[in-house]
Amino acid sequence: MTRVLLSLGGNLGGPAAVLAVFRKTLAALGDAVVAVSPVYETPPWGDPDQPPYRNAVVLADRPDLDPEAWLALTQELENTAGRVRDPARRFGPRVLDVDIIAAWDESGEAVHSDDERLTLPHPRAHLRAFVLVPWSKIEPDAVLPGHGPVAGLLTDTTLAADARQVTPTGEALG
Ligand code: PH2
Ligand code: MG
Ligand code: MG
Repeated sequence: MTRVLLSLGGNLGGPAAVLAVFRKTLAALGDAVVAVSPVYETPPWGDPDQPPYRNAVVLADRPDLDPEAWLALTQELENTAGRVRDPARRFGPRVLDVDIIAAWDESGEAVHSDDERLTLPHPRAHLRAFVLVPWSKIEPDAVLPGHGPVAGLLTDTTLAADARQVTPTGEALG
């Protein structure tokens, strides 16, 4: 297993703090980073009573990591950023969320997993403009396994409306 698409999200401590956390996370991923999207401000999805998010996606490659090891690494990145888990608010505010959206093996085949700890592809990725917009920016021909071309998904009426609220901030991560 080599390649993953990671979604970064965060909305606690203010935009500058979230940006700093994103930058530290990228630094920790080091040479694994293949491509980084622009940073976007996005309205909160799920619980409405929380601040807007910063979102970005990262394409990363680590031939030595299988999906379980990637999950451990992403959780370590969240913990290092000071993530406090609130089981009562599954879609509530957080300093950093690193989600594995999809994974591909050495031959480019998508990895499928029904494990409740790590479902691949991410079960809600096809509904989230804050993932699909940044992804299509770095990979215009991206295909979400099981759902088809990302550019096509973004033509759906609801997603297209959501995409209009995914606003580039101009902040650079790279
Ligand atoms: N993450 C959530 C819940 N809601 N909304 C936006 N805009 N961006 C996120 O990353 C996000 C969210 C929990 O994973
Ligand atoms: Mg998430
Ligand atoms: Mg998560």
